Amino acid sequence: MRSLLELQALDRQHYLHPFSDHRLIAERGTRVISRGEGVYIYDSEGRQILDGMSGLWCVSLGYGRRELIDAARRQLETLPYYNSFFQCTHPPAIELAALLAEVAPPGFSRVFYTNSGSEANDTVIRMLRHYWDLQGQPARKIIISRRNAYHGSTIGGMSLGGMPAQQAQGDLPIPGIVHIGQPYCFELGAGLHPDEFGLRAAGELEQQILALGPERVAAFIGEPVQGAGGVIIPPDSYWPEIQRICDQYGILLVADEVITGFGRLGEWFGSQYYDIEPDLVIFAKAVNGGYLPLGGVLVGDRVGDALVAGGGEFFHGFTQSGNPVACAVAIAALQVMQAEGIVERVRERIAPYFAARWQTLAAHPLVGEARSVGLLGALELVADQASRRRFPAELRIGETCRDTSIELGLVMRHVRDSLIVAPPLVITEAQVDELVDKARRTLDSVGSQLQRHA
Ligand code: PXG
Repeated sequence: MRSLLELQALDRQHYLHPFSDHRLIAERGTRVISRGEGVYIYDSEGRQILDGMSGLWCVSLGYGRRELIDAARRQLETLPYYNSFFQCTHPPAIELAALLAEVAPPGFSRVFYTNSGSEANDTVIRMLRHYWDLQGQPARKIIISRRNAYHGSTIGGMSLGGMPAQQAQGDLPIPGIVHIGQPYCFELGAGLHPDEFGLRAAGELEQQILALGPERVAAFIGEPVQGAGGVIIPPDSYWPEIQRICDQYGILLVADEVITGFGRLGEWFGSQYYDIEPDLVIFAKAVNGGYLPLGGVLVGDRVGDALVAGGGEFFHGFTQSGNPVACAVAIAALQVMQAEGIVERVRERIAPYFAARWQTLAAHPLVGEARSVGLLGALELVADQASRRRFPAELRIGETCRDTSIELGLVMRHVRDSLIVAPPLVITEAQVDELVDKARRTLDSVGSQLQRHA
C-alpha cells in the first residue's frame, strides 16, 4: 500500500480532476477517500465522515450493499460485455428496461441507455430533432432551458445548462438553445408571494415561446428541483403552469431527473412529486446506487411510438450503451428499493423527519433560509437575517463552511453562498440528527471565526 503522501504526489503529477482548478489543487493537495460503509466514507487516515452528498448525489443506498456487489460479480462472470447494436441484445439490458417501465410513471414503455447524465442530455437533443423531423415539423429545433440549470458537461449538456461562467469557457451554448429565468424564490422573488413568483417565472416560458414562434420550439427542459444550481425548490404554482404552457403550444416537456429520480423526493420520480407529465425523463446516478456508470432516457409513448412507427435508423448510441454489469447492478438496486420500500420510507418517515430537523437551522444567525424537499436540503448563508444581506464575496463563506464541515466529519457541498445536502436515502433518524448537529456546529464555528475577525 502506498502512503498518503505518495498517493497525493502521484495525484498531483498525473491526475487532472473534473471541475477543478488544477493549479489550486496542486497547491492545496487532495483528500484521499479510500473506503465507504453505509452512509459513511473513510479517508486514507481512517477518519469517518458522514456522506451528506451521497457521493455526488448518487450513492442513494449507501456504500457496501451486498446485493449490488454480488450482482456485479455474477454478471462479470457471466457476460461482462456485449453490445446492443446490430440487432443484438442481452438479458440485463432487457430486464432493466422492463423494470424501469414498471417503476416509471404510466406511459413510459421504453428506455435508451447511456453511461452518464451528460450523454443522456445529448441523447435528448438528438432524439428531439429526430422526433420532430419524423413529425414533418423540422423547424421545431429550439430547446428552452433555464439559467442556473445543470444538464451535464458535454457540449450538448453544458449548452442546455445555464451557468454563464462555465459556458463562456467553451463558446457555448451551441445554437438552438435559449434560456429563461429560474424559479429561485429566495434570490429573485423578494416581496412576492411564492406562488405569484412561481407563476411569473413560468410565464417567461410562454413569453419566450411567443417571441420565438411556437412552430420553432421543440421542447422545454428542466430539473424538477435544480440540484447543482443550489437545490432550488420551485414554488407549488410553477410546474403546473409550465405543464399548461407546454400543452397549449404542443411543445415537449423534458424532465432531467438525474438527481430527483429514484426516490430522492419520496416518489420514484420528481415529476410524480410535482404532478407533471413529461414526454422524456433523463436519469443517471442513483439508478444503480451510483456503483457503476449508467444513465439514459425514459421515452414516453408519444415520442417512443413515433420513433418506432416512423422507422429509419436513429444514428445514435455508445459502445457501452446498456453495459450488462451496470444494468445488472441497477436491477439489484431497484429490487432492493422495491423490497425495502425505500421510496415510501423516504416519503412517510425520513423526509418529514429530515425536514423538521433541517428547519431548526433556520434560527441560526448565519442562515437566511433553510429549505428542503424529500432528502434534499439547502441553507442560504447571510450576514444579516432580517435584510438577507449577503457576506462580502471575498469571504468565500460557502466554501469556508464546506471546509469546516468536512473537518467536523460531514460532507456538505457549497454553491455560491449556500450549503446543500443530499444524504443517502437509507439514512436513519439518528444519522439525520448527526448530520444536522454537525451542520449546526459548522455554522457555530464559522460564526465565531467571523466574530473574532470582525
Ligand atoms: N443533469 C443533472 C440534473 C445533473 O445533476 C447531469 C445532468 C450530468 O450527469 P453526469 O452523469 O454526466 O455527471 C447532472 C450531474 C455538483 C455536481 O457539483 C452535479 C452533477 C455532476 C457533477 C457535480 O453538484 N450533476
